[in-house]
Amino acid sequence: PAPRTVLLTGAAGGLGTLMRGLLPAYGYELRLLDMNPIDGQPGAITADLADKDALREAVRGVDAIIHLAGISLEASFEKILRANIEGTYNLYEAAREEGVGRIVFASSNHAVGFTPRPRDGAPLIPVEAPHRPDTYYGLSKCFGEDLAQLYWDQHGIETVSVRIGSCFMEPNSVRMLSVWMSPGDGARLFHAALTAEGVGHTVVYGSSANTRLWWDLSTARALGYEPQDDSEQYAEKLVAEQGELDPENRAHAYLGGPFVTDPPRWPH
Ligand code: NAI
Ligand code: 15L
Repeated sequence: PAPRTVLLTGAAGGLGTLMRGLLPAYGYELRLLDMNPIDGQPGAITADLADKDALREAVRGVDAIIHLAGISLEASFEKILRANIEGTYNLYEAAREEGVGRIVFASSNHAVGFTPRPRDGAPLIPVEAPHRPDTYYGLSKCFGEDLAQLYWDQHGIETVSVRIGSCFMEPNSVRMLSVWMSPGDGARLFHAALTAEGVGHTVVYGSSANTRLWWDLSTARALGYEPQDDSEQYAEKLVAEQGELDPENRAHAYLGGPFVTDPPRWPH
């Protein structure tokens, strides 16, 4: 049966806030979790991913989990280790112990951030491209994808790992014209990832059907995802402000964009 009750971790964050607005229209009942309290949501669970007992209670009785919680930018290895690596492990263990069968994992383009971007009609990047993390942050997403594979092979827990591009209201850079995922398409993709049958562990790229797309959306479409948006409507303005990507600029040469040279850092 299609999942109905879904735990949304990282629900206080940018993407979590967008998704808690959009996913209920698909019929989901969301249980919210974050280490930070969520304005106007007294029923949300305030817990850190390090708290195994709280995680076990949080996942009890849900049909599926959308796992967004974690450090979403670059940070010290020690911080990434605790929040993203141990935290994701703790969540999968809680799911195993409580018999939750499906997880949607927020991976990132930064798991393959050092992959050169395709230029001049070169083929799109497939999901089989080898891991080439651009940061400790990206490395933690590589770990999460491998953890998901292990929990499928060993324990039969299904995961869709979504290598999200940039999910914000609007793209704000020329790079983002290639990797942008509109919030509406994000909800469509998460819904497909929750409901598609027999996913085992499936890796997909998460973006809209952008004219300047860099990667192959076929594994996402195979889940039933039909993107409706294209960033090209923002291209004229962004290119006028910033110019086209410069082939001589290292920060423009790879999927991970500025993360390969000067990654934005987690502020906390
Ligand atoms: P965000 O930084 O706005 O939200 C992350 C949330 O996780 C925050 O509310 C934070 O309080 C919570 N969190 C952090 N460490 C935690 C811990 N130890 N225990 C409990 N909660 C914790 O990030 P955003 O943009 O909403 O991203 C959500 C997820 O999607 C992240 O895993 C990020 O890596 C991934 N992602 C997002 C992209 C985007 O374009 N927004 C692109 C690629 C991946
Ligand atoms: C990510 O993984 C980050 O979490 C998000 O804040 C954006 O920086 C995004 O990648 C991106 O590549 O634009």
